[in-house]
Amino acid sequence: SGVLRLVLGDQLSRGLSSLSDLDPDQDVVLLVEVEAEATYVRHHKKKIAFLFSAMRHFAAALREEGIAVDYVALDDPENSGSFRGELQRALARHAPARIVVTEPGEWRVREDMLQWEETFGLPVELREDSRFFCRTSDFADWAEGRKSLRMEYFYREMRRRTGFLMDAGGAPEGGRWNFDQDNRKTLPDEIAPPDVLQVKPDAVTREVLDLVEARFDDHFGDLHPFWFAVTAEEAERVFEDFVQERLPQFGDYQDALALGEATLFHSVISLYLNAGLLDPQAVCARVERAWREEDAPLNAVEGFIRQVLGWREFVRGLYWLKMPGYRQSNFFEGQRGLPAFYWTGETEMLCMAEAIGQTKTNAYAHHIQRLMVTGNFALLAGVAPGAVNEWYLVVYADAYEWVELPNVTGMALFADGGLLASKPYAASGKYIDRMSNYCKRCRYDVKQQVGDKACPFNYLYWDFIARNGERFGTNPRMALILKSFHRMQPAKVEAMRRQAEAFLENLETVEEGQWRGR
Ligand code: FAD
Ligand code: DLZ
Ligand code: SF4
Repeated sequence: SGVLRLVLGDQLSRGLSSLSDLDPDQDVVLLVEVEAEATYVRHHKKKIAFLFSAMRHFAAALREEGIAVDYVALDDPENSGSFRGELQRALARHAPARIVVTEPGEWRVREDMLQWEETFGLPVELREDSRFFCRTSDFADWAEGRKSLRMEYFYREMRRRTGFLMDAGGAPEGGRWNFDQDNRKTLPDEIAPPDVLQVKPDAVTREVLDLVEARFDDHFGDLHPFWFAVTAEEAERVFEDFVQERLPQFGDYQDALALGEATLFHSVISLYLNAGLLDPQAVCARVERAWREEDAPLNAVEGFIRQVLGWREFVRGLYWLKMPGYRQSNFFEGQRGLPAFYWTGETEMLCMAEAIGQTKTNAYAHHIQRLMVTGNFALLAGVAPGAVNEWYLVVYADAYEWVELPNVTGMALFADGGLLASKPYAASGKYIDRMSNYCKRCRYDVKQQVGDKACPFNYLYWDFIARNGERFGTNPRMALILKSFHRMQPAKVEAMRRQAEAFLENLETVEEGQWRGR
């Protein structure tokens, strides 16, 4: 008659709200590996392996504390394949008085959970996820009555509320909230970013790798080499290595792109934060300490804290505020299928081949690749938001809908019409050329706007501006661009538009849904 406490695969934190009042003499913690979660979109192999191994390690750590853990492995012959089915079976095994669970990160799962009480005929307590700085209700209060929601103002509020990088007088350290203008350097040839610390798979992980190979071989992405951390201790080591080796230059090269460099000076910890192996509070505190101890400059430390305390919390707040309608947003009315090369990396556009190829290998790409390369291309090409979201949810080890959807629909595609971003992040090849060393090695010429050698980002960009000019309305940030568009020679515009049309017509695309279910 104890409590059955269900812990989901992205809730692997000892301090989780659903475990806070656990009674080791009576309660059972339930973790389940289920086919439905691995295939509602057919996730990258590395993501599934990471989560299953991390779940198994988390279960083992709880058991070591003397907690009763019921763990259902994917290859358990009785495994029903879904949360519902596994709860039903667990209720029969344990006959608990009630179920306690921390609220999930996806609307789809929450909707299901809200019906469990009725389905199972016993109390189901859904607890707030306390692993975030900002409660969803606090975000809703902050958003209430504002005409537009800007991350910058939310972030300042969060800085004040948490005290991160604030001086004794209540002003931001360094006298400014924002050091973004220092954070736009390109990577000089002579600087080689240090590698991310790699963790060697142990016996538990090796067993999971075999399982994933056997069961999800048809999923996107390379399973090997597998180097992710799978426990909180390992993730902390990986994070500490970032703080020491890469944080000092994190700011400078935050927006850079470089050939063969998949991780640059980024932390590569989003998958650990999102699954619960790292705690955002501890991560921000450690980074702030690096600045106070003069191990890292303010532009790096503020830039990092802005991502975790600002963007990460902001997109989550927006997700829960705007769902379920948010998923339907399609401001530019994109209808196209996703280009087939998103699944293969086979394209002559070098920037795209790099981003997609690295994604396939690592289940990771850094922010500027996601936003300004693959995201920008999808925006310019008018790909349907549903198809783009599906891809991002499948391919990244850190992807859960609460964080993936606002970043894709709001940030990359501007499909929400400007709820999240103040202007579309649309850019021609010029931007990619400025921030990278790709273009001089590319088959295309970034300086040309029409013709066989012209960089597709160029004519697609101007075609996008031509098609959507009036949709920008009075957006002051788009006015300048429209002005230079109207100054272009009509014949040139016409040629670019014709080439864009031909390019898009020839694009082999894949229908949405192919990577959903089995
Ligand atoms: P760093 O550059 O080292 O940043 C530190 C941390 O800040 C990250 O670990 C992450 O937790 C947080 N962060 C930074 N930017 C964002 C952001 N825009 N939104 C939320 N958190 C942020 N992030 C995900 O965690 N899951 C996703 O599915 C995801 N999809 C994205 C899709 C698109 C189109 C775009 C433009 C961004 C997406 N992001 C997503 C945000 C960001 O790109 C990743 O968090 C980041 O690249 C992860 O790498 P990192 O840990 O090395 O980050
Ligand atoms: C992503 C994922 C996968 C691949 N597998 C499981 C699983 O087998 N069991 C589980 O509890 N969770 C899994 N997850 C994470 C869930 O999809 C995630 O908890 C929900 O999407 C809510 O964020
Ligand atoms: Fe990408 Fe165009 Fe540069 Fe090639 S020339 S790498 S397609 S931006």
